[in-house]
Formats: sequence, structure tokens, C-alpha cells
Amino acid sequence: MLRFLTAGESHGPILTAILDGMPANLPLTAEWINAELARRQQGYGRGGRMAIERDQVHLGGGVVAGKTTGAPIALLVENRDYRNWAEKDIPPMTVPRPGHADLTASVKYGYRELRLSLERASARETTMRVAVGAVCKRLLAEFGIQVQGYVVSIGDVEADLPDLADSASYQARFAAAEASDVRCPDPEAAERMHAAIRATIQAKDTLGGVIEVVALGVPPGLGSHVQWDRKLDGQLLAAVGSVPSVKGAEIGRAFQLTRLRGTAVHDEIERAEDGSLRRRTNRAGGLEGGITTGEPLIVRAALKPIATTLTPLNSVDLASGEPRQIEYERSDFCQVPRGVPIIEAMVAFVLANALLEKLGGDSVDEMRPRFAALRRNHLADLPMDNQTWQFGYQYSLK
Ligand code: EPS
Repeated sequence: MLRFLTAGESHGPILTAILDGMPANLPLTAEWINAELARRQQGYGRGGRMAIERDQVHLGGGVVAGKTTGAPIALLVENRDYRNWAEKDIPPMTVPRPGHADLTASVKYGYRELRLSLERASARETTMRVAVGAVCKRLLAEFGIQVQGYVVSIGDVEADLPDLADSASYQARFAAAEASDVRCPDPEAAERMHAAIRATIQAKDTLGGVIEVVALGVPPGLGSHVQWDRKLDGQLLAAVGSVPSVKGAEIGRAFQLTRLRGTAVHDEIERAEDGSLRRRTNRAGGLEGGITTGEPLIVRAALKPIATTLTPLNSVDLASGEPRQIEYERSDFCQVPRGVPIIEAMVAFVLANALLEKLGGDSVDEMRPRFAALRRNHLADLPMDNQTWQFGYQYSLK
């Protein structure tokens, strides 16, 4: 349904993306996308590159007079740093950084210069994911769906962030996170995270962490249980797992729940006065059987510490074959606060795709009545035959 590709190198002239499958008549401006790009540029622990860039999108196709046409959307961001590299004599890079793609990509592609691996593997590419995600968020917003996240932990500092019962409480949590330079809504933990990053910078090292992204207003019935590649859990985990430095992902508190028994895990269902069906808790993180439940959708991502460390790690000089320590240029010290909009973007893309799959339609106008007619968690939407029945397969075993 919806697909996107990105292209461009970290120090090349441009980054670009094509987003195909967006319906027509969706209001879309560069300002909307730029606001998301700016969020990716902020956060304590960022490196020197963000002082150079002022990421601004150019809409090169698929958007006319402020509305999508249904044609592929062409997105372009210029790398301001390009002018510093375009004419430069660049010293050879022959010592691969442990934990980066320097060695693996060179083994795979036969590069004779390690910088070619770095240029495409750099998280600079996530600029375009955020731009694509902003367009997806714009579509979701038409249907009252919001995707936003925050930092749960950095290093060994963990915030106390229990699941919340209503959307207003999540809104307050989002606002608190945006007001924090480590994007953590728990002010006490945020202060300790800030200190942990500061200590890491002083120690010339890097620090990872965990991000939680919540989608509010998601209707029940997105995704499917009928085929492996249509299960929304799998799609979300794959999308989030593709973000640079992400080495783990979970729906809700999956790893923690493995410690409990089933009766302490599953969300009991109850009927309200008006006939609507509710879950008392949301430990499932908004998904059962690969399908959305209508509860807040919760996705977590584990980010390893960035591989470019100011304190050198041991490696091998591929030119001489001798042991050598890596040479440092610059990088982020902690990418976790800046990673929030990137994880949001991937979740928004998967959800926009699932919404389009459910509703069909070539324009937002065609989607609207179909959205309004969706089956909900309500007795009135779920009439049961309540009779004895037979399978009736036309297949007899010999
Ligand atoms: C990034 C830009 C890059 C990296 C960073 C992400 O800029 P430069 O290489 O010019 O400093 O700082 O990428 C990584 C940390 C990485 O390990 O790939 C950006 O725009 O986010």
C-alpha cells in the first residue's frame, strides 16, 4: 500500500525520499514536516553536526497547492555540511569502528575505502525517515490518531512511567517530555539522565537507552491475524528494529511480562453500561492477535550506545594489518533524546499503511465515511449466532 525509499549520503549534497501510496487531498505543508525535522535536531547529548544543519524539506512532487495529489511524494533535504566536504582532500579511513557498519559493509561491497560504508550507514539518513513519518502523521491526524513518544531510560537511569488510563494523561506526558532536553517526562529522572549524559561526555564515551512510543486514537481492527506478514506486531517490530542503533524492540512491556503468569498478564474484558467492551488494563500494548485492540498502542525500542566513541576502541588497520585504535571525528554522545521522533516516524508509517489497508480509498474523502463505519468494541457491532454449528469442510480424509 504505502512504501518509501530513502537515498543520500551523510556528507553528500542531498538526502531524498519517495513516499508512494499517500491518498489525494491531504493538506500538507513544508512547515508541518520541518517541525518534525527540528525535533530530530534537538536533545542533550547531540554532536557537532547539528550545529551545522538546519534541516528544511523541499516538496518536489506529489503535493500541489498545499494538498497531496495521490502521486508519489518527493522529499528533499540539503546537507549544509556538504560544502565543507565537497572540495576537501579526505584522508583514507582504514581502521573499522567496532559496532558500526565500517567492516561489515566493506566485506559485503568490497569497498577499498571505509568511509563509503559510513556515509550511507550514518544516522543522518533518519532525517528522511522523520520527513516521511511527518507525512504519515498528517494522514493519521485526519482520523484523530496521534503518534508520540518519550525517553524511558538512558544508561542505568530509568524513569517511572506506568501505563496510563486515558488519552489526556498521555497528552500531559508528551508535553512534559517535549519540555525536557532529554525528552523524559519524569523530571526527577530527566535530571539524573542529564547528569548521566554529562558524565559520559566527560568520560569521552557514549550512552544508549530505551524509547517508548504511544499511538492514541487507533481504532480496533488494524492489522490481521490471518497471515504472518500482516500481523501488526511483526510489522512494527521490524520497522522499529530497522532504525540505526536499535537492537531490540517490544510491544508494551513484553520482556518484563515474561516473568509473570498468564493470569497476571492478560487484560480482562468488561462491558460498560452503554454496551461498549473495555479492557481493564493495557498490558498487551494495544495489540492482540496481530490486530489493534483500540487501546493505546505501545512500542518500545532499545538503542545501543553509539559506536563512534571519543575514547578509542581497539581495531585493526586494514591497510597495514597491524592492531590500531580507531580515529575519532565527531558524533553524538547520546542519541536517545533525538531518537524519539525517529521511532515515532517508523510507527506512524506502519500505522498509516495499516489504516490504508483497512479503509482503501484513493483520497482522504473516500476514507472518511469508511472510517466512520468501522466496527468498534461494542456489543451492537458484534451480533452472535449463538447456535450449535458444524465446520462443513468439503474435504473427507481417506
Ligand atoms: C547524524 C549526522 C552524522 C552523525 C550521526 C547522525 O553526522 P557526522 O557524521 O557528520 O557527525 O553525527 O550519526 C551517527 C551518530 C552514526 O553513528 O551514524 C544526524 O544527522 O543525525
